[in-house]
Amino acid sequence: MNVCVLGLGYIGLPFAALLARHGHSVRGVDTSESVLRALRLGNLPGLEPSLGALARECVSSGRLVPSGSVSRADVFIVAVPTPVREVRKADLSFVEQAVDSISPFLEAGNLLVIESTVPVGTTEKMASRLLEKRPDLASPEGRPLFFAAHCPERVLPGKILEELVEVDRVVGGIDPESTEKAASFYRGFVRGAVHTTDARTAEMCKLVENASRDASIAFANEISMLCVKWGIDPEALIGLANRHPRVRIMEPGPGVGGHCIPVDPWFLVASAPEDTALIQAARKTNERKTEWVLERIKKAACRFENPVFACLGLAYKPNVNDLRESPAVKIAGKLCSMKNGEVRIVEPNIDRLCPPLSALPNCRLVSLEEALKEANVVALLTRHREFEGIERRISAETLFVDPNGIIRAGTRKAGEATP
Ligand code: SAJ
Repeated sequence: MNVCVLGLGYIGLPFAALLARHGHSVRGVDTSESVLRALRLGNLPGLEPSLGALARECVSSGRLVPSGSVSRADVFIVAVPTPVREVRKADLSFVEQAVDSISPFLEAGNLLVIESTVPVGTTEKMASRLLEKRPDLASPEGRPLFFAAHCPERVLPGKILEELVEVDRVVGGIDPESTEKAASFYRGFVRGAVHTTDARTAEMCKLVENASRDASIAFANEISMLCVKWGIDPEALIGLANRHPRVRIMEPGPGVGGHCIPVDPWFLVASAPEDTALIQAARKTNERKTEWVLERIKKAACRFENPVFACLGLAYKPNVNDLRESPAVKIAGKLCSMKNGEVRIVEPNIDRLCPPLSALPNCRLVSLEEALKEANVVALLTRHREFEGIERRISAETLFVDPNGIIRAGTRKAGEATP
């Protein structure tokens, strides 16, 4: 089949490569010339394991053609970003632009799938938008002669290629025929089950999955702040509570980052602000946790006149290089804006700082050894594998703050070998 994938980002590129691997003839469309150039040249550093190699292979074999413009296809997949703007409403302009660019090429019997995370009702709206531009594609009863469905991506950054194939999918069309058409397309390469529903349910399902995770993490974060008040170790406490057969508390940390979980709940809130008190409270609790951990790091630094902070980890979660919406970036930025103080960053997954941190005179990316040697306060912000057992490497004159804001003194005496 001829497939056109619009948006070659975190989801679109692996998806396009996967479709090409499954024998489809894929046109990968992106508006960024640098993305297209990198793909054409096979210059794809920093991608997920094996994705770079697969994308290179698909492009060189001609099964994946990077392009700045849409052309005719049997299936159009929209995988463009849907960011949340200041007013905490979804910005659908990229989806609208993508749909508009498809409109001149759309033919009766084609399938449009929106993979981008969108507010409930968007797939129906996009189908109507296409019909307005292409009234020739309406049946005499005004129904579209093309198929349109939502199939939200569900992959975990760090395991994208694997999860695109293995994880169950939810497919919902604007009518039963669209659902069936889209489901049979996905069944061609998904090993997990493909569950069918309508477009609105599929849209809401994705938002609810991420809002549910946000609320669960918020509970863990609230508990962790309470624990500090009573001198209780939150991780030990949660470990014990989770020994109950029907309790599963998540892991607290310095807040929730990434481009999905802190964003998607707002799509639900925007649609019904008065009926989403719990979802809003969860968002605020997770945002508050970042501020709270920052306050704890500053508290640890009180005794030093010009403290040197070591921030271990900038990524939004362990063992990835993704800094989007990362609580660690927010904390490091705020430490840099203190009147006194120097900030050393250790992030094994990047080789240079990017703005705003790169523009700050008191902020430097250094090795772990250098950071541990110079710091008065070491804050573990992301539990990368490189930082395992870090507590035992902190010298006795240095304070250590864990991802929950627990402050401890270092234990290693001067001259003692590091384990
Ligand atoms: N986090 C905690 N405590 C935990 C688990 C996570 O504080 O117990 C934090 C992480 O450190 C991170 C944030 O939450 O800052 C999000 O990490 P994550 O691993 O939970 O999720 P993402 O954003 O990498 O991917 C999520 C996934 N959604 C769900 O698991 C419901 C993924 O399946 C989605 O495809 C993705 O969002 C998306 O694109 O929506």
